[in-house]
Amino acid sequence: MTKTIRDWLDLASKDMKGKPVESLNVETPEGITLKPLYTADDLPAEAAGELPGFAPYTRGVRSTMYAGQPWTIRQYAGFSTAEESNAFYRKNLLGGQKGLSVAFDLATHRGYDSDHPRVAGDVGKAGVAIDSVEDMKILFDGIPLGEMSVSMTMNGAIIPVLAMFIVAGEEQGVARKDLTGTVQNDILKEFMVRNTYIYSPEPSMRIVADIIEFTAEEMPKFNSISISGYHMQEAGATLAQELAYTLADGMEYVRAAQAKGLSVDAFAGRLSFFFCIGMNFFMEAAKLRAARQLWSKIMTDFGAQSERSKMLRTHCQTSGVSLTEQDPYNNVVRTAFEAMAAVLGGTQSLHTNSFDEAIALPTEFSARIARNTQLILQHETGITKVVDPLGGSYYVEALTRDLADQAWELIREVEALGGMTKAVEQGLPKMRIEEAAARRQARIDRGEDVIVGVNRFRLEDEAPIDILNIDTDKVRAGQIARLKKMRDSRDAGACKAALKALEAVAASGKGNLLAAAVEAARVRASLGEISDAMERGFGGRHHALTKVISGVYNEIYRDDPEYRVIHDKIAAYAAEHGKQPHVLVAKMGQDGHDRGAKVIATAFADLGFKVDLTDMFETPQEVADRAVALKVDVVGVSSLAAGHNRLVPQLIGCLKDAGRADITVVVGGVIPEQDYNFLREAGVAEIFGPGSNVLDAANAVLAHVAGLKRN
Ligand code: SCD
Repeated sequence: MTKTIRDWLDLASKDMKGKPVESLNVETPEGITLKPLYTADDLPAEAAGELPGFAPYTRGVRSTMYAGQPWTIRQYAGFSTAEESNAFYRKNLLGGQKGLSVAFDLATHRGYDSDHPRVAGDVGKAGVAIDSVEDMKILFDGIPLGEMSVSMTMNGAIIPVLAMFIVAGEEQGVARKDLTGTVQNDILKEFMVRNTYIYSPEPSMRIVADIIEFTAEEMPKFNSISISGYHMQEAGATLAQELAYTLADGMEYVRAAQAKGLSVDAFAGRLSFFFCIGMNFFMEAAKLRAARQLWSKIMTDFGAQSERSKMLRTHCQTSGVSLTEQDPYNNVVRTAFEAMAAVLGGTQSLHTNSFDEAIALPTEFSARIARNTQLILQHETGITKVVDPLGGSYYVEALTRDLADQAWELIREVEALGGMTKAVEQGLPKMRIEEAAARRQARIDRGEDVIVGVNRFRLEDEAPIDILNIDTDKVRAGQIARLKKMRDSRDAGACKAALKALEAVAASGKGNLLAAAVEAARVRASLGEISDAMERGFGGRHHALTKVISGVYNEIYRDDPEYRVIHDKIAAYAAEHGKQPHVLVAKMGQDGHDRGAKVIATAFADLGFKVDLTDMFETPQEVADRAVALKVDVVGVSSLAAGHNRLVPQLIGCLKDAGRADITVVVGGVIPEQDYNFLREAGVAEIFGPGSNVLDAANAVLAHVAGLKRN
């Protein structure tokens, strides 16, 4: 006889020995209640009739999906110099990679040439240094730009970088119309989470619109933007937030392009997306399905006629924050599961992280395993043979609907504020994401979210793994020499005139910035010069306000005994000394990752420390000056982009010079164990690597302030 839900509930109640079956329900950070069982009753009515290749594209944008053509294996990489990166790309293409994806160094992201004094510690870090067309040509030497699709993750300095790419193509003999690829060009999320902006929101939005216009007219095969949720999830966003804010960003870009007089169908087919895929396996696959469904509806509302305009095509990357420094080979497993979720969700293109990325840049060995993870998925698992294998799953279809509903609510909230540019100006999404990040950290600290090898099943002893080190001084010297050679040999008058013309386009609001920058790049204006010309035209660089949000930790930990003990200890210290222990949380160099800094600032403030945050992108001298002026007890440096070995000793030197060697310096973030001794010898009191418990960190910092531990 057919069994009913009632029968199942009876059986489950018996198996639960009297505990209610509802006690197995789980409330997710997205605000979705997961039940232990899904049945045909949970299937949304519309799910039954959906087919891949047809709107709303829930089941995929192509009729045959991977059965017809597998996703693009597109590994994101860039190693200090153009020569080294080029060699790496060529090797990977021979090894089975299908598309290129360029990672630029931090100085390039922020529009500085390698010889700029502000970026002495950043050149060649986290990607390739590109100062001019000459570097760009070396980067793609022997790689035919008419055949190979190239993704470039660039936002702040997108105008000079894309201009140089176009000129490098020209000089390879490839016409603009034949260039294929994608630029990230998504500035709204930079203001929200990633921080590699250069100009303020208004001129930044004009840049985006000018690029959409230029590519729509001249580069029909090129994706003008990669609207990115990736960095939101990395910064702590829930999957519903990531989904909603990404689509809301997309809506804002559509409006910006429309405001230039473009019709939706002239450009929408070349908008692309980029999502993060973390460990929440089915929810991640459902997120991609929901994203396509919602975007199709959004674009229909915008009046799109062409089917292509309604397709959400996306790249995905496995999650960086899900990787752990502890027991790092576990990361191979994590990445494989995440990659599988991305593929089951129907991604067009995928990057799989290397297992050592929580600690340093990938080595050749770790990069090979990462790439092979995708090759194995494509060639050994049989996963490509059937379109949307999760289609019709009671659970996944219900999740797709629930996530779409949650995201729609958040999109409506942003729209009610007047769209994403306004919401960003008011700080709403950033605040929501920071709060979600603090909640997530608290769940990890309390062991509610289990991370194998970190807060459970931790190894007693761990041998450090081999990591890649970059000699930035050598990279910088090489870049400076090449810049000088170029400046000495170019037509100085032509270069000056082209930069003046670009400045005028920026200042007047008339003309296309990319078109003017192509002229400047061709006569060998450098990246920094092009960027500066626009800065003059726009009237300066953007400075973000930093703010500490409070209350999240207090609320979550209200009844936690360990939290109370530290909270009370800090209160006792404050009562005894007539002042709270005072910490300056600092970001130095061009490293834009501030999730760690924000989480620490929030938690420490809730615990009873007095907390100040520096601005982003400060120099060691600026941080030291601020620490001295504020009379802090501790400077806590948050570092995620490998600048610590240079910047932290400089900071300690500056504090000494100011006669404040007594100020304790602690460092947290992505610090390889190999660097611990060096930093300790330089005078660092405590080092908190990835996976550090916030309460333990607070205890250690308080001990230093109270003089119980010596610096
Ligand atoms: C594909 N095609 C098919 C098909 N599958 N045709 C028929 N049947 C099928 N089954 C066609 C497509 O239509 C397309 O042609 C062509 O084949 C290529 O396929 P695609 O699916 O468009 O794939 P791809 O060219 O790889 O493009 C994928 C995106 C693109 C659209 C998503 O924007 C992209 O490559 N994005 C990558 C972004 C990226 O790498 N970002 C890195 C970010 P047509 O085009 O003619 O239709 C890294 C980052 O930020 C890290 C973090 C940090 O730095 O902070």
